[in-house]
Amino acid sequence: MPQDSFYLTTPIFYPNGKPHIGHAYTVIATDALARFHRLDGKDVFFLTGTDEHGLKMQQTAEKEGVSAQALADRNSEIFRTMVEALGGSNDDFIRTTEARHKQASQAIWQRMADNGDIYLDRYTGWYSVRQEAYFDESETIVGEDGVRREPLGSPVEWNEEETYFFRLSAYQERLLAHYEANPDFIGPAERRNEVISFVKSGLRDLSVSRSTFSWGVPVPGDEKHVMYVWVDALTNYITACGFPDDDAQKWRYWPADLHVIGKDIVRFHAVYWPAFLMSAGIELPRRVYAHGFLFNKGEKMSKSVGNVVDPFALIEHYGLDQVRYFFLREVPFGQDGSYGHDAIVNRSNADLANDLGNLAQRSLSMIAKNCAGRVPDKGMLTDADQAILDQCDGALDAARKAIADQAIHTALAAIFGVVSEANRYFAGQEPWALKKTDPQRMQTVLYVTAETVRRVAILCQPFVPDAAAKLLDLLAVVPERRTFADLGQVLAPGDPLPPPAPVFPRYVEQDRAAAG
Ligand code: ME8
Repeated sequence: MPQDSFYLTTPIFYPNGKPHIGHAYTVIATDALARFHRLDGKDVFFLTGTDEHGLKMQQTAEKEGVSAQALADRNSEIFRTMVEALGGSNDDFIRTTEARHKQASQAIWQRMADNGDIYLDRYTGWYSVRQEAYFDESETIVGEDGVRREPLGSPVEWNEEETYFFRLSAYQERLLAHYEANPDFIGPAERRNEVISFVKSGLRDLSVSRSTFSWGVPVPGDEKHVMYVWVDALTNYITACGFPDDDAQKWRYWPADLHVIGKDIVRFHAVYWPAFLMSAGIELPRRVYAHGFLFNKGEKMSKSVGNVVDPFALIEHYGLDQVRYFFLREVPFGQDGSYGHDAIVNRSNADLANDLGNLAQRSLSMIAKNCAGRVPDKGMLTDADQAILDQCDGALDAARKAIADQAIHTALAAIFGVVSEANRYFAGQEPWALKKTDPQRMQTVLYVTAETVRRVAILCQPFVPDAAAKLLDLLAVVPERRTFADLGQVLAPGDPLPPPAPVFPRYVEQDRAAAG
């Protein structure tokens, strides 16, 4: 039977500046989802990349005195390195200046034009370079400083040009029918409601080309114009699947199962993108999920972290698994969240160093000392032993359900609920006392604890991949036996184990002083 495929994407980021923590957050979360589905047996395709065209790129390049291509090359590379530093398990990294993407963008444009949805007209309106979008006069306000701004606060300027339009107005009813028939198309519910009321309020045709600058994909048949950057940007999701070649090997991944985005770009993904696809006769993605925004709590971070918005510094200072865990566990996915030094340290020390780290360290060092460094004897399991093992299976079911809904924090809460329970089990069974009174029972308790750690480590891999791999190494679990299907495999008593080593270092404040 062919494996079920699962295609998921992040937005492609603007490389007009360096990546910041918001970009890193999207990558971490999408990566956790990708890893989860892979471990759950799916044929996953995970895409991320950079969105390199548009006026904003051209203006930044001019300011820096370099070509737009040089700016894109330099910063795209920094984004690629960031994804790697975050442990990104992406299968492709797309850049919109690649030849494959020009071809795909021109092909989708041609299909929309052939369908009668593109026409030439004049456009006058308020344009925000930062958002790369036009706004209605009624959506803008003139501030006390005399500057007119769009609702998110970026300045707008009056623009008049001849542009091609996309007949978005013709798709209003079809979009509404699609949202109605596919209640999971947009999540979370608040975002879905916003989109529906925006579309119900009436859609106007969309300006989809620019002739006042040239940094973009040329419009087929009229090279004075370049495509509006969002037309080309959204197309990246099909470029990566080989569009327009539907014999391409990767075309099997389309339609995407999930576009993960931030809440700032919902309209583009849930209104424009499906309308373009409908026009071009291409299947629609199954789901668009918008996460919330992150804010620095205003807390002073460690001196050595310096500029806390730099994801590289954050990883360097707190550790990759710690940073991943913090964002995934602390911020309910879909809602806004805040971060700060104390919150990161408290969360990772409590859950990773104390709960999971100590459980593994204490049980594995007892095994090293008292069981000759081999997996202990299983013996007869009591109800308490069986209960803790069963909880791991329960956690997988709960995590699966949560992940199907992108509730990453809920999946982690279920897994770490087992860790707390396992700590209570270990403390309650007192294997150190059993050593004298009932050494056979001690073996069983250590066996059950090690087996619980194995299961928890397997479940933790999507979220804290490096530490989970170290834990599985310590339990001598071979790499090909680490999927969710291997949860029921169980450790084999008598198998030799490597010497125990700490997996989650505790963050101590002196580190800061020493490093700062
Ligand atoms: O919008 N908190 O690119 P972009 C959380 N190129 N996430 C944040 C964030 C924050 N404070 N700031 C940014 C673009 N993000 C387009 C996308 S897709 C076809 C084209 C994340 O570089 C969030 O995912 O401005 C947001 O949607 C994205 O970065 C915007 O990145």
